[in-house]
Amino acid sequence: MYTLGEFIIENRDRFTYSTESLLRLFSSIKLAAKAINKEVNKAGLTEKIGSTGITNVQGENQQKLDNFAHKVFIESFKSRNVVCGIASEESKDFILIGENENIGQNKYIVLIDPLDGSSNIDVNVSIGTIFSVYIRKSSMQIDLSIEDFLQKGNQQILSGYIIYGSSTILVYTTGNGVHGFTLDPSVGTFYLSHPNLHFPKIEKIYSINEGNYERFPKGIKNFIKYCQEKKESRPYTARYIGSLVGDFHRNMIQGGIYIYPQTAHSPNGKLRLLYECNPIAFLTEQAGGKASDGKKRILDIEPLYLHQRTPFICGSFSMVSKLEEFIKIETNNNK
Ligand code: AHM
Ligand code: MG
Repeated sequence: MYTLGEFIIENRDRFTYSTESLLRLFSSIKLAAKAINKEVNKAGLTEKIGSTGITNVQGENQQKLDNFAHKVFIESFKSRNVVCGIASEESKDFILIGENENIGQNKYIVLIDPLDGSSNIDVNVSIGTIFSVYIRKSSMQIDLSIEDFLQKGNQQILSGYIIYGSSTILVYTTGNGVHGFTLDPSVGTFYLSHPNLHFPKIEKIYSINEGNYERFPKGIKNFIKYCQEKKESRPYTARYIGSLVGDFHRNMIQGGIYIYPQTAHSPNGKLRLLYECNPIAFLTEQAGGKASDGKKRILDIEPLYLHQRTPFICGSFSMVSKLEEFIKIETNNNK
């Protein structure tokens, strides 16, 4: 059974950039993931559950574990000396790593949601980390600028997530398929458990917070009714955890669609383009699926600011295409 490190070395010819950098990036990610996993597993016994009392840049209540995970990732990336800057869902501005001493050395930029699915932290339901890596655009001789972080998703060189669930799994892509590794907690090692993950042909599950139904656009409402219709392979099964990584991971394995649309209250939806949608969209496409904002490809959206939100639809190619058709019909009807 391959460890994550062995798998990277075995497949080194498929990664365009240096294998050593990739190993270092993963060394940081694994280190932080293990530390967070440990805290998540004993959260009820420590002081780590509940809110910090602080409202984050998203205007949302920051949980203690959100804050802990953010700090762990920053420290971990600092210690491996491979990244020059990080933007995190938990921080208003991007963070320089190493500042001047690293100028001319490190070219990797990380965008991260350190702990996604905050509403599930205190209730023992799966939560996750989502990460995304780019190459800096600016010259290595000058300080980083915001443009280094505002890159289209199609420029990602690595993305992935870690689920802290019934087991802890790390899933990633570098543009050569999607591979999953399960943590064996007894030895602290990630082993290859899910090689070449791919959306199955079967259309089975739809995942959406139907509590918001009345606020959805007509095209989304019509699609929900279509999912529930008794016809062909329908009705589909509804499954919604409220943790993007958990919902996405299940749908990728069993066949399904995840939808977080715009609503009457949130015209841009809820999810963040850079920390959540782009990394999951890269994985989706690599697994043979489709990721869209309802009209266009997520990976082609030009980011304008760090904490930008977008409606998000991802999953089995045919299901996402079908939903896009429903949205198009409504757009044309409203012209
Ligand atoms: P978070 O980053 O504050 O945790 O929010 C993101 C999460 C996603 O994981 C999940 O799919 C969605 O928010 C659930 O939102 P809602 O509770 O509105 O359905
Ligand atoms: Mg999040």
